[in-house]
Amino acid sequence: PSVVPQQDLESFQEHLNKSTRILALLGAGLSASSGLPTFRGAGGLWRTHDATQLATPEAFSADPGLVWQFYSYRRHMALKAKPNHAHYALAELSRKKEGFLTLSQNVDGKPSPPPMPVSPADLRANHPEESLKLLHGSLFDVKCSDFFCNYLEKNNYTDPIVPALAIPTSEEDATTTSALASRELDIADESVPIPELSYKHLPKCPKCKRGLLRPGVVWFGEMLPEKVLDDTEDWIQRESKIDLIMVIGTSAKVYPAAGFVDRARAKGARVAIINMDKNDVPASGLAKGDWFFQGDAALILPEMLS
Ligand code: BJW
Repeated sequence: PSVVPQQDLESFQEHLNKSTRILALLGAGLSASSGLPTFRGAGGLWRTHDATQLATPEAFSADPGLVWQFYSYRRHMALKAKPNHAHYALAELSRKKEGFLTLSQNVDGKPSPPPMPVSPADLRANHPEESLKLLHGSLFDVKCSDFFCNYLEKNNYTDPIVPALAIPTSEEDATTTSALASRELDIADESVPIPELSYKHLPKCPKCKRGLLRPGVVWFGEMLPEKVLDDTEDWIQRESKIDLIMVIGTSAKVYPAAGFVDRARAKGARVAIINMDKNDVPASGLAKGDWFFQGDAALILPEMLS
């Protein structure tokens, strides 16, 4: 059964079919049904910490151990997570439409590269730079936190990245074999104790041998990757018109990412918002000719893009 109003679906699909220049702006809601938490609202707390407060250079300076525990946990969760139907539907669209550019704010390595991925590992490995822009970096890039060192390593999937960041387990009796089986503890839950980690436990830069490594993500107050911004800008400027922007599972509150909605609109794009929460529309609001599809992106997108 359809999860979106039939009339809206038809008018959206009619526009999609004739669109040649299409943007998608992705946010954490896209991966929510793969089990990865969002930043704001329910799920936005990690232990007692607001997730957005941990995503800052200041938090890393003050307590690199805690910030690494947060990111190591998220690396682990992202490696275990399976892409959902929305990821696959986006991958399929980017295979079909040459003029489709995906702007992802997500750092989980899950979004939509063509050709159609066959496994989560392929999905992560095949990021084609030309059709997918990772605005906020990736959990699987690591770089040196020393200002004077430029060390960057892409696609580091080592989990845990150092032994001290292993997810703690509880040992319990496996009833059938009576062997000890270990069960991972959920360290997002504040009642699960985690050790205090300091410099000596944390990953060091192999180049300068001094600086701590840090996740290759973009924290508040930091610039987005220059090449990603330049390429996106080139794509926007290349032609006078953009046909459509889909705003998927994002609260569209973080700039400059959220600003791409208005940039696209200024070039004639119609806006399609896919979100659980009907209040989470970009600051510019909904205009005539826009669509709002409310619900789980993993259910709605496959239907919209079918
Ligand atoms: C579902 C669903 C389901 C749930 N299906 N939907 C202009 C004005 C004001 C401030 C600024 C400005 N320009 C720059 C700033 C400062 C700042 C900023 O934007 N602040 C705002 C908060 C006001 N921006 C920056 O600092 C940026 N840098 C920058 O601009 O550099 C230049 C500069 C420097 C210094 C001064 C001035 C300029 C950098 C921003 C980096 C953001 N980084 C993070 C962390 C990345 C690493 C990590 O993952 O840990 O990026 S913060 C966090 O927010 C993360 C996300 O990518 C980003 C966006 O969040 P998202 O994806 O929208 O998640 P949620 O949780 O907010 O929303 C989820 C949505 O899904 C909700 O709507 C749900 O309803 C929905 N949902 N389940 C469909 N199943």
